[in-house]
Amino acid sequence: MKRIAMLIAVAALLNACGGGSDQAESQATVSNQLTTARTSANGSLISGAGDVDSAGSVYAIEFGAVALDRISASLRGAKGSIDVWVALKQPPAAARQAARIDATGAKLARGESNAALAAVDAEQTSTMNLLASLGVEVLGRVRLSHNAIAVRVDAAQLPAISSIGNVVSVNPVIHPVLALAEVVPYVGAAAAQAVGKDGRGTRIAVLDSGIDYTHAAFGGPGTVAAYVAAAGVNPSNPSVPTTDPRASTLDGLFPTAKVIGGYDFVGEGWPFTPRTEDPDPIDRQGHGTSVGHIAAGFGGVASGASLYAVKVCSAVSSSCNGVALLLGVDFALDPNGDGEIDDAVDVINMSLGSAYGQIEDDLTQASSNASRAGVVVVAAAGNNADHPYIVSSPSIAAEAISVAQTQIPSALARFAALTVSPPPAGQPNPNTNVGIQDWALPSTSPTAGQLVFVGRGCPADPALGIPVDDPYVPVPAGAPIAGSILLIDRGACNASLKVDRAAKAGAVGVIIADNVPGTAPPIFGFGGGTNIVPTISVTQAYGNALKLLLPTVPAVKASFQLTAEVPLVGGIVASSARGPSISKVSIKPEIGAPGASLAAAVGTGTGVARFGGTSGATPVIAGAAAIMKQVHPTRSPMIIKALLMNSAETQIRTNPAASAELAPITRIGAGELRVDRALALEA
Ligand SMILES: [Ca+2]
Ligand SMILES: [Ca+2]
Ligand SMILES: [Ca+2]
Repeated sequence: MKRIAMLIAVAALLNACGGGSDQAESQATVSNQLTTARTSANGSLISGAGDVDSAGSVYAIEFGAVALDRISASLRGAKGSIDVWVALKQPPAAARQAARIDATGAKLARGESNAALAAVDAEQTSTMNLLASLGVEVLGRVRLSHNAIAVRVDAAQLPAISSIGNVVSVNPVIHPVLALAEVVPYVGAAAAQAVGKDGRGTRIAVLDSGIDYTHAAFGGPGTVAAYVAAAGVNPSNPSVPTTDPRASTLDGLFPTAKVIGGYDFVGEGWPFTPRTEDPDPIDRQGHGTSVGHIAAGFGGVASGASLYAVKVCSAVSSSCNGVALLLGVDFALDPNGDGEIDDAVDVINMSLGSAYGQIEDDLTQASSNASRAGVVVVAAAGNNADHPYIVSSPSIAAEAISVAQTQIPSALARFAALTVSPPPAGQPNPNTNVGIQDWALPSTSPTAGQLVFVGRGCPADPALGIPVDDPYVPVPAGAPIAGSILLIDRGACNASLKVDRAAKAGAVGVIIADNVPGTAPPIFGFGGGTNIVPTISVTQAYGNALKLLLPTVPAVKASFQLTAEVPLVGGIVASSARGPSISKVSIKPEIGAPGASLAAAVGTGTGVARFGGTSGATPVIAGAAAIMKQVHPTRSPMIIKALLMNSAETQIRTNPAASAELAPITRIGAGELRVDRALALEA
């Protein structure tokens, strides 16, 4: 199948460049010019600027034959300006160290990393000369964890790039997404911390949206004023890029005792403006602050560990920059920037990913190299749910730890039922297919009253184009609001604001009807409001049946209540992504952890907010890995991973509320993290 796809790719790309012969001719011309220029410069080929073959002789990097098999099949049919990683031959320092460890068990000696860096740098410089002749724009270079140049190029030039002699692969730059969800607090390492195993002496690089190092969770001043001093503006509207210079300057406030270093590889405006770099990784988006807190903030899993805030994800969206990410991996290998990787961090945390992850993508390759060179790489499986092969890269890197999300101990599956009298035609009564909003839980005793449909029910919000409160138009006409259960259509504003308004008007309960077809009633996040009454949601079809019934009966009665609460502890969270990896069909994820936390909220000083998903589970594992590295500092990442996996709790179920069926390995891997048991394995 892959071969066929590649042949299709060839056809598409040849079409894209408008025929082969002209292209070949222009390449030859460029190549001759470059060779001439080098030769005339110093009379011989430039030492170090070429590739070194197995015999040790230096040869020039030149255009050769078009090599379409170097181009990712995913670029087939690409047109116009695209961003790609051009990977080159020279092994980077991490790969050299990995090979050394495999062969002798030793790491690179001091100086060898810079020697590898020099070779990579020379190869990249030479290659960039050729790339410049094609008119491409260089977006960034990665030189320690991986050897590749990110360029912006017209797709028609891909064959020419593939013809550069030392190019190994041309892959798209992937901009993964952060995974955001809701859950509640959990810490899995209290027993270890109680005996001083809290990750102290270890360092975790959080590749994310930055860290609010002014937050009390990281030992900062813990005031909004301190945040503003560091970041320039409170993130009240984080979708608008800030232009305040304080977001890009250290202001004497960074690094801190807890967040001991970092860098901003993405800037404040991307993706609305080009990627920029600055020394201040202060968080504005919020994700990285929560992740860092769970991993190693005060109250976090490895509360004694230090953090690097490596900002690679947008300040204003949930996207992570694919160039910045690889630069971030390089930073984690060499935080002091001297070219030697003997100061590499202990653990890299990436609570991000791209669904259907491919081992061939450059971030995955860099993650493998970093791991084989000695850094524990922990990445999110993703929140794409129970679909085979959907597990994300870079977590699918063979050496990385891919993290699934399990339920927190207090998690409950809640069931409710709605009874309507007289019942709507053609619908079950009672109706148990109702959505339960955790911010407006029904009671175990009935919420009952006359059922009145009032329309969309939004409060005024000029920003949403709602200049005045949506008029309540009661059906049946003249029906009371106070004391009734209001049926309200979904749409246009936050559901919780509809409930707040209804509660203030005296309604005793709310039923929100979906406004799009579907079999599952909608679940809404809390979007504000102070007066909340018990609320459920129903499908559009059920809502329509109620709307047909209401005008025909003087006073329809409704009653709903909670009917059961079933503990979910020991279960996998439905949204946690399923493996195996699509490349090489290896079993992923490796391990699960509860993803729910109340974690530090950016810009609040001391505030916390709900945080979760596999984004929340990943730093739990990263913190556990830091604890393991504290106790076993010379153990390799593969051994650390094995210790965590071999001690995991295996009795994890797909849905404890439904059956005792164990979750498949492709969802939970070896099981759920038990740090104390992992420590006991080699105690
Ligand atoms: Ca600053
Ligand atoms: Ca910045
Ligand atoms: Ca270094």
